[in-house]
Amino acid sequence: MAIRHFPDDFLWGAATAAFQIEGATREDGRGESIWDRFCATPGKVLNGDTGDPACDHYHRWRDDIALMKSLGFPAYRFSIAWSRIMPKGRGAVNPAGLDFYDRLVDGLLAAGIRPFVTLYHWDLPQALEDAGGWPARDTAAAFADYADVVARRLGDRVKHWITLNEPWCSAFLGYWTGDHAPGRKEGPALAAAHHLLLGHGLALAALRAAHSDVRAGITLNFSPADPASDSDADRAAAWRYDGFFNRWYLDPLYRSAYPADMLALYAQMGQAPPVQDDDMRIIAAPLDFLGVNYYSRAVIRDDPQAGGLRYAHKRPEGEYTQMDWEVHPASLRRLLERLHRDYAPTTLYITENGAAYPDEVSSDGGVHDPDRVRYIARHLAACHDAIAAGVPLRGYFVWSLMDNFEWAFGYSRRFGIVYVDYATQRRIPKDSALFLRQVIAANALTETQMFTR
Ligand code: IFM
Repeated sequence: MAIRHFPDDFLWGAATAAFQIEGATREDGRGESIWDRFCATPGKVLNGDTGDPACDHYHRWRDDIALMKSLGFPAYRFSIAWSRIMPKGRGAVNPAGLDFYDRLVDGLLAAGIRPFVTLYHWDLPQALEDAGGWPARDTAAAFADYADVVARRLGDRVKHWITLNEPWCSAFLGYWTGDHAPGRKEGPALAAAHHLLLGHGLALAALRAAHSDVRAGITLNFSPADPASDSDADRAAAWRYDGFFNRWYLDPLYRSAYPADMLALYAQMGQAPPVQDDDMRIIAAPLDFLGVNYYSRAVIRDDPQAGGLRYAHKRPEGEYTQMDWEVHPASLRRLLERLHRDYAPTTLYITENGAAYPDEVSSDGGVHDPDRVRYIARHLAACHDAIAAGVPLRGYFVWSLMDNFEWAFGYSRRFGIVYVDYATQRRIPKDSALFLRQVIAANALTETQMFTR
């Protein structure tokens, strides 16, 4: 039986985000965020679901730490709700908000779990959106001020920081498609993307100024693009999509410039990022690590009828999750090798990987999720292959520790390795959690685990 051993210092973790798990949206001085407002707007979120009660983690965090400890996780990635710290996004600091995360960090460290803190996982304080949101340059400066406050309070104990989670989503789902908060359609998404990146660079400097020994990075979501055919037109379309989704963030961060082909295309559409002197230098400050969120690939064909970047998605035959995302672990391996080859990050972490399936509690009281076990096992095998090929991948965080609020899908999509009964808040580790506990304990994956259904 083939056994895939991971490197001795490989870090295993589970990931969550504040708005998706905390609940308690009006407690202890927390301000309104764009997701509170979005959820309260009829028709935006499935079934009218909101950030309450979510997993009630704000009150149950001690139990959740115990849960992670029982599963053997040595690391936990969570995000901080900006509007708990600064209810209006800037200015007055809410001590109760800082205290909450302070206790959480102490609890994690006492349990032997290393905290990885994300500063921004999509929940912009509504007051900042009212003042222009991410399309406004000032939001980047406000983000750096918030980073400074949090780093000065937690940076003596938190050594791993992620500035932004998935800026592509914040910019394009928030300000172009309108599928996410704040729900602006066909708004200034390129300006939002630029100010998110600028905010990242400024926050990185603030984190390092507060504590010189921190390790700071950013998490991007990647969608590797395969052409639908060998035709030149489809190949060019896949490259445009790659520019739109992947290179638009990677190139500024690692090459200090937006990709020239994309700048030219956007210029034809009358659009350009609002770059000012020195921005690109700030954005390209060296990163201690790159966080990789990977769920699926895209298969792209040329579509001259489509507006904008003239591409369309093709839905290949294959296996799909409940999100209708294709299961394609080979693309994760190729993505990691490509990042290593083209951008050479010193360290990579998978900061999210996982799958939604319609889980149910079975009559024996367990939650049997063989598809998720297989999904995770096959993606871990892809990580292992990438490491063997020389990629400096140092850890894997599963998305997500527990079922939670899946944005516009509300509570209808379960990504957890732990099942949450929202009516009682009972947590039930699914088979995938028990499987990961074994993998973590052995620091290895076996063929049997990969193909168990
Ligand atoms: O739930 C989200 C998470 O907040 C960001 N990355 C993708 C996940 C699944 O959609």
